[in-house]
Amino acid sequence: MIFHVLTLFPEMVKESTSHSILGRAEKAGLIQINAVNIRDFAVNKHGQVDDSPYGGGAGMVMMAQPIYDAYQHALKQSKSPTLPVIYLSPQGKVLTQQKVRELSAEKEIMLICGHYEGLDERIIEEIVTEEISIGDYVLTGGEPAALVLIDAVSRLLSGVLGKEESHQNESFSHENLLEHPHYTRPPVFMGREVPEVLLSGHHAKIEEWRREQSAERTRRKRPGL
Ligand code: 4GM
Repeated sequence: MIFHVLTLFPEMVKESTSHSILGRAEKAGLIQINAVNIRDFAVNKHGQVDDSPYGGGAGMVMMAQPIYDAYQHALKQSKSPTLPVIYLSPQGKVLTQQKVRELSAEKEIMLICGHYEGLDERIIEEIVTEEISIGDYVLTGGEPAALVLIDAVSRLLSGVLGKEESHQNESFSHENLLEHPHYTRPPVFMGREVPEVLLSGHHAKIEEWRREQSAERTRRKRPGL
């Protein structure tokens, strides 16, 4: 899957996706991060990409033209002319695992990272197909939000997670239930024992205990799920 990311901080996007599971996925050719620097499409030799808001007020607004030119540049490198063009913003629909699953079926997606007060409204009208928020809080820039989306989508792609990191029976993948608790060695830590059933070797009982724990935790910690 190809992620085209329009950003003022391409190094931040490339660096953050170069480690651990995503780094391995990129090396294996399972994902590709095409970070396009919006500043390369600045309107003048000073590298200007933002300007003060019409109507007055504090802050700066990202200009439409550099973003449009960066978008056209990314499109030229794409085989999917109708790819989703996603603007990460606090005004978007909040990202869910269901939405992550839907996006993971795409061949390519484009992500636009805003800064300052956001984008000139006309570029949103012209090129954005959906606005997504990663949660009800405000960041200094859209890059961390884009990285969250890239991570959540990438880990669902075939071959990205190894056996060790498998997501067959994790939170949300199984009908909106939270994960059961996990334990590893030692059998006693600070006087706290591992639940006896997990040491019993009785696989059917262990499965039943885990199902009960999942249900109980979901009721107690996330009743809304
Ligand atoms: C738009 C307008 C996304 C975008 C002003 C981006 C939070 C989220 C930005 C802005 C963001 C989110 C960049 N903050 N909740 N900031 O997904 O500052």
